[in-house]
Amino acid sequence: MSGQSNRPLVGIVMGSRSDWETMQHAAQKLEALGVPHEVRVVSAHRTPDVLFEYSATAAQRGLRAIIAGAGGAAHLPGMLAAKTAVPVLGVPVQSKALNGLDSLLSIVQMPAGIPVATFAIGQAGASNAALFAAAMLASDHADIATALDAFRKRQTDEVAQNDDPRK
Ligand code: RP5
Repeated sequence: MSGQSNRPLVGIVMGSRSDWETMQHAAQKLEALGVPHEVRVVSAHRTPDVLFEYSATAAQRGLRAIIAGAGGAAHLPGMLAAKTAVPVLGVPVQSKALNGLDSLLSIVQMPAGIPVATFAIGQAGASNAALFAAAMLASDHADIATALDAFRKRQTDEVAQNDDPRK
Protein backbone atom coordinates (compact mmCIF):
# COMPACT_ATOMS: atom_id res chain seq x y z
CA MET A 1 0.00 0.00 0.00
CA SER A 2 1.40 3.40 -0.83
CA GLY A 3 -0.10 6.84 -1.28
CA GLN A 4 -0.27 7.82 2.37
CA SER A 5 -2.87 9.89 4.16
CA ASN A 6 -1.94 11.75 7.31
CA ARG A 7 -4.17 9.50 9.42
CA PRO A 8 -2.04 8.25 12.30
CA LEU A 9 -0.82 4.68 11.93
CA VAL A 10 1.03 4.66 15.24
CA GLY A 11 -0.07 5.99 18.61
CA ILE A 12 2.59 7.10 21.08
CA VAL A 13 1.15 7.20 24.57
CA MET A 14 2.76 7.78 27.94
CA GLY A 15 1.65 7.75 31.54
CA SER A 16 2.76 11.29 32.33
CA ARG A 17 4.09 14.42 30.68
CA SER A 18 7.29 13.63 32.57
CA ASP A 19 7.75 10.63 30.25
CA TRP A 20 8.06 12.89 27.20
CA GLU A 21 11.79 13.39 27.70
CA THR A 22 12.12 9.68 26.91
CA MET A 23 9.23 9.22 24.50
CA GLN A 24 10.18 12.16 22.30
CA HIS A 25 12.83 9.86 20.87
CA ALA A 26 10.10 7.57 19.51
CA ALA A 27 8.32 10.56 18.00
CA GLN A 28 11.54 11.85 16.42
CA LYS A 29 12.22 8.51 14.76
CA LEU A 30 8.68 8.19 13.39
CA GLU A 31 8.88 11.78 12.15
CA ALA A 32 12.20 11.09 10.42
CA LEU A 33 10.78 7.98 8.73
CA GLY A 34 7.59 9.73 7.66
CA VAL A 35 5.31 7.51 9.74
CA PRO A 36 2.02 9.29 10.57
CA HIS A 37 1.55 9.22 14.31
CA GLU A 38 -0.20 10.84 17.25
CA VAL A 39 1.06 11.57 20.77
CA ARG A 40 -1.06 11.50 23.94
CA VAL A 41 -0.68 11.37 27.70
CA VAL A 42 -2.90 8.51 28.89
CA SER A 43 -2.50 7.35 32.48
CA ALA A 44 -3.63 3.92 33.60
CA HIS A 45 -4.30 5.13 37.14
CA ARG A 46 -5.00 8.88 36.74
CA THR A 47 -7.20 8.67 33.63
CA PRO A 48 -8.40 5.05 33.41
CA ASP A 49 -11.53 5.96 31.41
CA VAL A 50 -9.41 7.72 28.81
CA LEU A 51 -7.19 4.65 28.61
CA PHE A 52 -10.19 2.40 27.96
CA GLU A 53 -11.58 4.73 25.32
CA TYR A 54 -8.19 5.10 23.64
CA SER A 55 -7.48 1.40 23.37
CA ALA A 56 -11.05 0.34 22.57
CA THR A 57 -11.14 2.69 19.55
CA ALA A 58 -7.51 2.30 18.42
CA ALA A 59 -8.11 -0.24 15.64
CA GLN A 60 -11.13 1.51 14.15
CA ARG A 61 -9.22 4.81 14.15
CA GLY A 62 -6.58 3.17 11.96
CA LEU A 63 -3.77 2.63 14.46
CA ARG A 64 -1.58 -0.33 13.54
CA ALA A 65 0.72 -0.13 16.56
CA ILE A 66 0.73 1.59 19.94
CA ILE A 67 4.04 2.58 21.54
CA ALA A 68 3.37 2.91 25.25
CA GLY A 69 5.89 4.36 27.68
CA ALA A 70 5.52 4.32 31.44
CA GLY A 71 7.63 4.37 34.55
CA GLY A 72 7.42 2.90 38.00
CA ALA A 73 4.46 0.56 38.38
CA ALA A 74 4.21 0.62 34.60
CA HIS A 75 0.85 -1.03 33.96
CA LEU A 76 -0.07 1.25 31.02
CA PRO A 77 1.17 -1.00 28.18
CA GLY A 78 -0.45 -4.11 29.65
CA MET A 79 -3.76 -2.37 30.28
CA LEU A 80 -3.82 -0.99 26.74
CA ALA A 81 -3.09 -4.46 25.36
CA ALA A 82 -5.93 -5.87 27.44
CA LYS A 83 -8.42 -3.71 25.55
CA THR A 84 -7.13 -3.89 21.97
CA ALA A 85 -5.64 -6.37 19.52
CA VAL A 86 -3.48 -3.60 18.04
CA PRO A 87 0.13 -4.58 18.85
CA VAL A 88 1.44 -2.75 21.92
CA LEU A 89 5.16 -1.94 22.11
CA GLY A 90 6.13 -1.18 25.70
CA VAL A 91 8.90 1.25 26.65
CA PRO A 92 10.11 1.17 30.27
CA VAL A 93 10.80 4.74 31.37
CA GLN A 94 13.79 5.13 33.68
CA SER A 95 12.29 5.71 37.11
CA LYS A 96 14.18 7.75 39.73
CA ALA A 97 13.92 5.23 42.56
CA LEU A 98 14.98 2.04 40.78
CA ASN A 99 16.51 3.25 37.52
CA GLY A 100 13.72 1.76 35.45
CA LEU A 101 14.19 -1.85 36.51
CA ASP A 102 10.72 -1.67 38.09
CA SER A 103 9.29 -0.31 34.84
CA LEU A 104 11.00 -3.02 32.80
CA LEU A 105 9.76 -5.86 34.99
CA SER A 106 6.22 -4.43 35.14
CA ILE A 107 6.04 -4.33 31.34
CA VAL A 108 7.90 -7.48 30.37
CA GLN A 109 6.27 -9.92 32.79
CA MET A 110 2.88 -10.17 31.11
CA PRO A 111 1.03 -13.39 31.85
CA ALA A 112 0.43 -15.60 28.79
CA GLY A 113 -2.48 -14.47 26.67
CA ILE A 114 -2.02 -10.69 26.47
CA PRO A 115 1.31 -9.90 24.80
CA VAL A 116 3.27 -6.68 25.10
CA ALA A 117 6.52 -6.39 23.12
CA THR A 118 9.04 -4.92 25.54
CA PHE A 119 11.99 -2.73 24.65
CA ALA A 120 15.07 -1.44 26.48
CA ILE A 121 14.81 1.02 29.37
CA GLY A 122 14.81 4.67 28.35
CA GLN A 123 15.85 6.44 25.16
CA ALA A 124 17.16 3.33 23.37
CA GLY A 125 13.86 1.56 23.98
CA ALA A 126 11.83 4.52 22.72
CA SER A 127 13.92 4.78 19.54
CA ASN A 128 13.83 1.05 18.89
CA ALA A 129 10.08 0.80 19.49
CA ALA A 130 9.61 3.39 16.74
CA LEU A 131 11.97 1.53 14.40
CA PHE A 132 10.12 -1.70 15.17
CA ALA A 133 6.74 -0.10 14.46
CA ALA A 134 8.11 1.19 11.15
CA ALA A 135 9.36 -2.31 10.30
CA MET A 136 5.89 -3.72 11.06
CA LEU A 137 4.35 -1.22 8.65
CA ALA A 138 7.01 -1.50 5.95
CA SER A 139 5.49 -4.45 4.08
CA ASP A 140 2.28 -2.48 3.42
CA HIS A 141 3.81 0.98 3.04
CA ALA A 142 6.51 1.27 0.40
CA ASP A 143 7.54 4.79 1.45
CA ILE A 144 8.15 3.66 5.03
CA ALA A 145 10.16 0.66 3.76
CA THR A 146 12.31 2.99 1.66
CA ALA A 147 12.86 5.40 4.58
CA LEU A 148 13.78 2.53 6.90
CA ASP A 149 16.26 1.10 4.38
CA ALA A 150 17.85 4.53 3.96
CA PHE A 151 18.14 4.99 7.74
CA ARG A 152 19.83 1.60 8.13
CA LYS A 153 22.23 2.31 5.28
CA ARG A 154 23.17 5.73 6.73
CA GLN A 155 23.81 4.13 10.10
CA THR A 156 26.03 1.46 8.55
CA ASP A 157 27.93 4.03 6.50
CA GLU A 158 28.52 6.21 9.56
CA VAL A 159 30.14 3.33 11.42
CA ALA A 160 32.24 2.36 8.38
CA GLN A 161 33.44 5.95 7.93
CA ASN A 162 34.42 6.29 11.61
CA ASP A 163 35.89 2.89 12.33
CA ASP A 164 39.09 4.10 13.99
CA PRO A 165 38.10 5.05 17.59
CA ARG A 166 41.34 7.08 18.01
CA LYS A 167 40.19 9.64 15.45
C1 RP5 B 1 3.93 6.80 35.74
O1 RP5 B 1 4.52 7.33 36.84
C2 RP5 B 1 4.39 7.62 34.57
O2 RP5 B 1 4.50 6.81 33.44
C3 RP5 B 1 5.70 8.21 35.01
O3 RP5 B 1 6.81 7.54 34.44
C4 RP5 B 1 5.70 8.01 36.50
C5 RP5 B 1 5.84 9.30 37.26
O4 RP5 B 1 4.81 10.18 36.85
P1 RP5 B 1 4.78 11.68 37.38
O5 RP5 B 1 4.66 11.61 38.85
O6 RP5 B 1 6.06 12.33 36.92
O7 RP5 B 1 3.59 12.31 36.71
O8 RP5 B 1 2.55 6.85 35.79
